[in-house]
Amino acid sequence: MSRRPFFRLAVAALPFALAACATPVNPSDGHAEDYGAVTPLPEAARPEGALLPPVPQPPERPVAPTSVTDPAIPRATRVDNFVDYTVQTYGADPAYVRSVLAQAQVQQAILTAISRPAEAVRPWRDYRPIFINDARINGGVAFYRENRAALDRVAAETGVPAEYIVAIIGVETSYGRVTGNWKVIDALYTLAFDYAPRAPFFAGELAQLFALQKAEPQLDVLQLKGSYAGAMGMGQFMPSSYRLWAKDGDGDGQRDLLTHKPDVFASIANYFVVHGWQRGAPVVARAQRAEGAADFKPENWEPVYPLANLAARGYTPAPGQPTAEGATLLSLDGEAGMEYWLAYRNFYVITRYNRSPMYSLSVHQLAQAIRAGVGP
Ligand SMILES: [Ca+2]
Repeated sequence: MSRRPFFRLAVAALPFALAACATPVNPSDGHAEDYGAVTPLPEAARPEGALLPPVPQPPERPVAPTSVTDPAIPRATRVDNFVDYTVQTYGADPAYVRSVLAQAQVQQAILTAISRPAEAVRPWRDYRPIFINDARINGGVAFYRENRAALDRVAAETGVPAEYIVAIIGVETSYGRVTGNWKVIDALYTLAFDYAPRAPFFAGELAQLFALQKAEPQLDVLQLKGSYAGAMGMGQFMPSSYRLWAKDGDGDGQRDLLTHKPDVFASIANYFVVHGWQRGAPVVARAQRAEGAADFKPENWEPVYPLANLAARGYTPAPGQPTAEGATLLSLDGEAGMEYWLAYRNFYVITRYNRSPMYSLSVHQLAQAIRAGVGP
């Protein structure tokens, strides 16, 4: 769940080639019978107001102030300012924060890792096999069977199907096998004070680690292990996500994402719920592209386009595919050529876990394969 900068698709200039023929469909009419028709729509008939509202989201997670993150301020002063910030914002004990920070170590390997140039974005045909393969699917089927009672209980309570919880764990940590061996305190300390480009985020997360420790006093912040970005447990929760959205799934009064699987399952499901998951609603539909339709590359994954709007652009659900009002369009370079997908609200929710649409589609397809393997 690290916040990698995700590639933003350029907003394609919308050509008007299709606008010349047939009767315009006003997307705000919402006539279901129009959805299947590939009826071009002049730009003028697509006012911004005709789009659907974005999915309501929780407030942005707090980031640390400039007094903590400005590289022009001496490091020791920034650390002092961090202590003040954490005490004032979260009521942490200053002596405790100081003593923990005094034991944290800057890890050069983390700075090297995070400074590596971003890889070129792989096309979908190369990305998909990383997660959609026999080993990962069979691992998910086995994991589901081993944990079926707890998973099914969380699914019934939250409406997040168990196979999606399992798929997240499969993609994030290979079903809990690779959860990270860095000390979280070292990772966040290093990135908060020695990596200026993302210091506001990581110093914010470091402060929230202390807030989390206050809420969950059983956690030993000096011993917590995670990824080099400070993400913890089977679901790779950052401290802010842990603090704000983790759940106690086994009712022992503690939220333990490091060793208690029922807590992990309940927390992943709750992360989906607070970001807008809708019980029983579809995730994606394979789309058909009409002959001559123009490319359409929305700049984000918010499902704000009425299906009539997408139909007017030449994109409709393939026969037998699920429909829901409000989608966006994914265009992916697949193994057998271009693939078009209508991405609905629940797809958007998965992108809140990781902003790559290929991540989200992988989670969806892995989930479907796991469900097929386990049976209903
Ligand atoms: Ca618990």
